[in-house]
Amino acid sequence: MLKEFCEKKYQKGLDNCSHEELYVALLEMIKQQAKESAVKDSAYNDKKKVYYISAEFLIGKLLSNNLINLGIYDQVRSELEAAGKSLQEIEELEPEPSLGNGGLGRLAACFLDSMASIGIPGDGIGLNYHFGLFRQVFENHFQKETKNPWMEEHSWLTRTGKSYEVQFGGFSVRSVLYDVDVIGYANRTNKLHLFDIESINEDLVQGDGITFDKTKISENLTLFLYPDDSDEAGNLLRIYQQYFMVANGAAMILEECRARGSNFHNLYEYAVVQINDTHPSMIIPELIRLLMAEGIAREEAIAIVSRTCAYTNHTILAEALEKWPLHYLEKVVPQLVPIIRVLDEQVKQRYQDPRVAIIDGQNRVHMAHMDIHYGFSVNGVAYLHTEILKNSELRPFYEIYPEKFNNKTNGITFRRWLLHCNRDLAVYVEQLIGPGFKKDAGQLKKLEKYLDDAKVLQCMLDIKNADKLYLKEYLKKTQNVEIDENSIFDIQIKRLHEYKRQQMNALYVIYKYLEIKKGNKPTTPITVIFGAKAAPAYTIAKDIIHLILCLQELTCKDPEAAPYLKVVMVENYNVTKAEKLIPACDISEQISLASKEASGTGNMKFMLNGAVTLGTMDGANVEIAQLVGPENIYTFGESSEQVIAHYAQEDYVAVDYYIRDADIRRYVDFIISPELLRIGNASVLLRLHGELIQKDWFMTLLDVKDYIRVKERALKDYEDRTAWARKMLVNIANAGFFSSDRTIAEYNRDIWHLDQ
Ligand code: 26V
Repeated sequence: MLKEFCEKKYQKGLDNCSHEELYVALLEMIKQQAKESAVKDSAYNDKKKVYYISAEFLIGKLLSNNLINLGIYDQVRSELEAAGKSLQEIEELEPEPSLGNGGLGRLAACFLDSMASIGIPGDGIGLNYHFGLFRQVFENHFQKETKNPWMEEHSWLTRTGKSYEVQFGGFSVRSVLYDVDVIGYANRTNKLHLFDIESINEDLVQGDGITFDKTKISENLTLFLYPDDSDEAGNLLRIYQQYFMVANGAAMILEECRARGSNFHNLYEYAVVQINDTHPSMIIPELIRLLMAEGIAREEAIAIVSRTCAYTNHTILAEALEKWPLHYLEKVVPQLVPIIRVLDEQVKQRYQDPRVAIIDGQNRVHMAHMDIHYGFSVNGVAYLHTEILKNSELRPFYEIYPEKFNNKTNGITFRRWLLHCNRDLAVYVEQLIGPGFKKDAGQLKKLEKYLDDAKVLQCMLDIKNADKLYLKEYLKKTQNVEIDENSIFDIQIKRLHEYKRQQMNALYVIYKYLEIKKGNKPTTPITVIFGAKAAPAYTIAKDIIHLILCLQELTCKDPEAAPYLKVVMVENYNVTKAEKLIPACDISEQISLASKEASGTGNMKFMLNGAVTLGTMDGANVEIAQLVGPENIYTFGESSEQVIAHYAQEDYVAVDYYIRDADIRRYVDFIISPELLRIGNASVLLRLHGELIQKDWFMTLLDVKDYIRVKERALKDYEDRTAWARKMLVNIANAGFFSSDRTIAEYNRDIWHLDQ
């Protein structure tokens, strides 16, 4: 089929086409097929539709996934092979869209895939950031941020011709809408709507960095995701971005619902708006404003919107819960302020508890509070997370609205995170249990009948070894680092944040290094791999990256340690890199301070690919532990209850651990040892050393010894290859629960209620 397409387009055979030509042809062919198959096979009537609105959509490269979902991957691959061309090489030409930052954005992308794949009419609404999140480069053992351009002449974006005027305080901007097809797996095609501005000026950005004039809103609005907010201009810019997203989204939603027959009094029968964290929260007052402009009375408008909007909470970190000063909103969106004030007054009249107010005593608007009062559903993203929301963080709200609270444990799309990223494993699983698991992930459970089958266990190990070899070659090619494919691959890849405790893993590396120097060499060498970007203004996070890069240099240059211990920090960690790293992993590091990681989704991807989790009882790790049983996961550290009690009683004092425990002192002091000071920057390492002893807000020293103990046990268990292969198989067999198809079906069952 590609052959005919190319013959028609280029008047030549596949073998005479360049990779670029083939890439462009594939883009066009897929877009055409998506159009043709647009609403086929949907199990739902298209009256009501989900609008998933989010500041991030971390969609990753789309070529292979779209081929898989259209069911033509194997055919296209063999056509290309027959012409001496490699699909993998063509895929390398595709830039990864830089439209997200971490778990929140990747979850949104998995959800879009699952909605289309199980037939739910559901579109994404977001922004088309030109330089996205920054691109990370390492220079002198530090992270440097550069811009991350990804849009090209030929891409998945289709200009729709749709456009709206968005009014801000004192000026307006005109939007342009681009759509990306969301092609479901043997099912319907939905859309991701990405709004941009017509008057964007990429030249505002100086050189290859990420600095630009933050005040020129009509030129800079969609340049970057999460522009630096360390000053007032940066904060205002974020609000301009958020309002631009919701104003366009709300206008489009109303237009579409009217076209489907809504008279707006019944909007909730035509639309459900899922608010992904608080970045899109202004859609509530914006929809109310638009309905009032249509002549609907204020009280009714508020009631309609409250039946249309639902909120998902993705974090319990207080600093990540947005609270905008009212005077910022007055400047950026004066038209919303009277509505927000009314909403706040109603709340204050009904509930005297100041903890549930929308506008607080310091005139800050709590976006999440608005969502909870004026949305009909509030959900957390893993069992433990939702329990913590109900019992501690959002307790006063839960007492008012117990019926609104519900849990939706996150999931991942198995199309990308198994069929695409680990083809060898997917093919083998299909040989064992048939193709049913591709549509119904629960069928993976059938793998358990092979738990005592030596041949199957050996095949599992062989596939893992092959994946480790691919990763070795990839790292050699992309970063010129050499790793040992026979070592244990221990991987921690996620945003850099103190609560995720990459610093604790770094302390393990120090422990291991010192052991090796003492002569205690591990039976099997270990490769500790990190991948993480730190927010540009987050000093300690950047200091931790510095420490890891120094440890990388220390371990690879020390001839005594290098054969046994290597540290690798992968540059510019993104979806594409995750797809190479995850299949190759032996030990999945999920070591957040209990109670702080809402769910995690990397943990699920690793499990599905046969890695064994080393983790705290936090987020979805709790559910993983329950599914696989204690022999097939390594857990350690204090429980969420204990941690929450430490915060309440303010009784965790890091320096006490440092003083009392000579081992801890040795590991922490190594950060400022002559060995590391020779490599790194003294003031940075000193600052990190001081931080760990004097603050350690996320309690690294509380858990570090238990972490080392349990990690050592895991490494020892790895030596029994058959027993380890069994653990791998149990993990894969029980990963079905974490399919985002299951999550989305639950959203629909409990929140969206789209009719079949
Ligand atoms: C908040 C902020 C606050 C201002 C600075 C920029 C910024 C960027 C993102 C966020 C939201 C963070 C929320 C988030 O990413 N949560 C993650 O959501 C995942 C999907 O539910 C979940 O698996 C992770 O545990 C959770 O950390």
